[in-house]
Amino acid sequence: MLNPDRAPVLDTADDLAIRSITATIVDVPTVRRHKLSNTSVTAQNVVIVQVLLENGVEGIGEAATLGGPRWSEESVESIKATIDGYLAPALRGCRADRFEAVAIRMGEAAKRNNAAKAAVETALFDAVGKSVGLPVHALLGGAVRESFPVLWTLASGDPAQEIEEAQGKLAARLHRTFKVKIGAQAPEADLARLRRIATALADQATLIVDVNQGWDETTAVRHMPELAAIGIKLVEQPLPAWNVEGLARLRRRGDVPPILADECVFDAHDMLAVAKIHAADAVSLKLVKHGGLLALRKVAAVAAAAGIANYGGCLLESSVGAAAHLHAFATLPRLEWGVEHFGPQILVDDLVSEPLAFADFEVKLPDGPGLGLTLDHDKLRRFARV
Ligand code: MUC
Ligand code: MG
Repeated sequence: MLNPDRAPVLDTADDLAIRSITATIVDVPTVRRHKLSNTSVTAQNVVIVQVLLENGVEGIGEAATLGGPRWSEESVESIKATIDGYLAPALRGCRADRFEAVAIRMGEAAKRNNAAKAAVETALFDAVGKSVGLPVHALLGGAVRESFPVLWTLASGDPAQEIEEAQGKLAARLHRTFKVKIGAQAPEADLARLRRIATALADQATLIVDVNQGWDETTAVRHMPELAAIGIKLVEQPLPAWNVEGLARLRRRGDVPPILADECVFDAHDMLAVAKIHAADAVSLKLVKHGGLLALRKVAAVAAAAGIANYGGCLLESSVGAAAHLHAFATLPRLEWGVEHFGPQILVDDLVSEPLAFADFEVKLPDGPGLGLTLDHDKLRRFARV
């Protein structure tokens, strides 16, 4: 029976001991409506976590949601309640640099609640990195890349607007891969929309789609070959999260595009189950699903061991959450599909003094200790929910 040694974790005299953890609900409007198969948002709701160590250093982390408890079971309200009521009391006085021990302790304090745990763990990595003068990626094994190809998501549902938006991103050399959100309307209407977008962007862009669990297996069997014919390079989560065997059956047909697993892979056990029956070609890695930077790397390792490609997923985080992902993604030996951290660009404003840098179709890993970012406390106050 595993009996984690708690003694080293409880060392309140240490400089790196956790003095306080606070969670603030923040609502930042988006530049346009973002419509998925099962939800639609005009403002991003996230929780910003601030950890204060005994040495006076502050670390920050972020937990994103999408349209309340609809993309997954967590909402900003539940995330804040879990942190305030369970995670913060369990961790007060613990050493922030015992990351695995902290993860065990959070697991004992709360089942799942992975977005809440990830935001707390991120803030600890940031605080420890700032304390010792090292970037978060160095604490995770060290970066093998410092810049990432980054896609943009088209999700207004209006193809004319989507074509114009994509052309603007291409002209500005910001994005040349586009993920189109489908599944909110009938498949025939989505296919017509995709044909328009593919024709308008022919030879200039790569297109993938995300169905966000919107189709049943019969619908997917009927329409996925048409997605291949349009030139769609990857189809994300076409079936409900529970139907992993259905994904494997789709893959075996051979007439469908590669499949990207998203909502069906939260932890490393889910990843193993997908790998065992060859149910996906790639997996979307996200802190809100895996519960932290360490856990994200474990899911990525299980995928890589099965020959399943890594894809740098997001949930429309601001620069805080996006940077946390980039530090973890930077350490992965392979990141075949790049990243989708366009979140900072779809928000009307960011929460840090120097937002992430986007140029030449890539986003840069921020430099400096911790996450390499400074929280803008005025902006946090401005967007904080009262
Ligand atoms: C998802 O399901 O992938 C990521 C990008 C986007 O537009 O929505 C999210 C969630
Ligand atoms: Mg998805």
